[in-house]
Amino acid sequence: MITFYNHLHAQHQGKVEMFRGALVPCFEVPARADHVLAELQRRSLGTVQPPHAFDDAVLERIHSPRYLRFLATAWEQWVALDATNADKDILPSVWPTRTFRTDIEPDNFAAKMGLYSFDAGTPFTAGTWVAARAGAHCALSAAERLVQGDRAAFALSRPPGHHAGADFFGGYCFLNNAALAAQHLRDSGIAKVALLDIDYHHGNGTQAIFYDRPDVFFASIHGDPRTEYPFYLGHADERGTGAGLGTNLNLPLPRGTGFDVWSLALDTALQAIEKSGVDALVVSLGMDTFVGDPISGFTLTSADYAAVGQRIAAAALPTAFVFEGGYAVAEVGINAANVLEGFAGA
Ligand code: OKP
Ligand code: ZN
Repeated sequence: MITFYNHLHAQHQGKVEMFRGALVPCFEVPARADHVLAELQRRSLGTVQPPHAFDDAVLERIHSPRYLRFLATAWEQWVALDATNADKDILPSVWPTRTFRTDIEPDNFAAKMGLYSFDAGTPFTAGTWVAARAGAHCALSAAERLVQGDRAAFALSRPPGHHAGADFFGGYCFLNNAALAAQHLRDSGIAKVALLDIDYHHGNGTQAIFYDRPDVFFASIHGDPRTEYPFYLGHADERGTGAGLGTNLNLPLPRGTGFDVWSLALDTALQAIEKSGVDALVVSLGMDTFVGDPISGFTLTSADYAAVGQRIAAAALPTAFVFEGGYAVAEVGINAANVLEGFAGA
């Protein structure tokens, strides 16, 4: 299986995120992707390439033009406020919640940050746009390989993507890589695509992007949003809307869930995907379901991940894996490689 590695990922390197009233070191660090790359190379698991270049217009298939314009210019706007800002990450601090208007983009920079975000845990840095754009190109490159007939491909990138919506960032995510991959498959003539999100956190951005669409089936297994981030989406009764009714499947599970119960949910999701009549699969591959993850609550073990890969392979669909979360840095490479090796060996 070919891996498209975001060679620019380390340009996004947040210093701190807001947590319980304090700024704490970021969990989403460059070493995460480095460990996955090292493990793929140690096992000689397929070839590794940088992403292909894509026209920026392809990002507008998922994201709004004004949001993309903001991301592309946010850092220069930030430094223009005060040259000493160059030494600090940008974090939002004000948001338009219910009753506020979001149709008018304010001139004030802090107000724009809030308009286009939903949490204070997602620092925007000097290299965020460059890294996120190259990451999107990794996902698009992986999708392109499926169009060309490959059985599978892996987009190894950070920052992750599944919390990013059409016009907002948050949850460490800026561009929705998995959604871009799914859309690219659709735009290349594949009639129906499934997205399987197995990150610990609900993929609220991906769900929202495709919620009213019958051509992209979204299934997600995640921590129950009543207690787990991102809290405000991901309940079992969210089944899609309009023409997309019935094409959204949420399988929330309580904190503490182990592989015995989690794998039953995986089987449920895969059965629904098989029944939905899709021709390709995009997997949001979050490794934060691992027992040792510092910010998550499931208890999967490293050995379980090979079985995860095997079960996904049994769906017998061209499959693009897109790297998402996973914050047990020392183990994230082994765990991700176990999924891919399980898939390839099935
Ligand atoms: C991104 B992905 C930790 C609080 C949680 C947000 C978690 C984003 C996870 N201090 N902050 O889904 O892995
Ligand atoms: Zn996650």
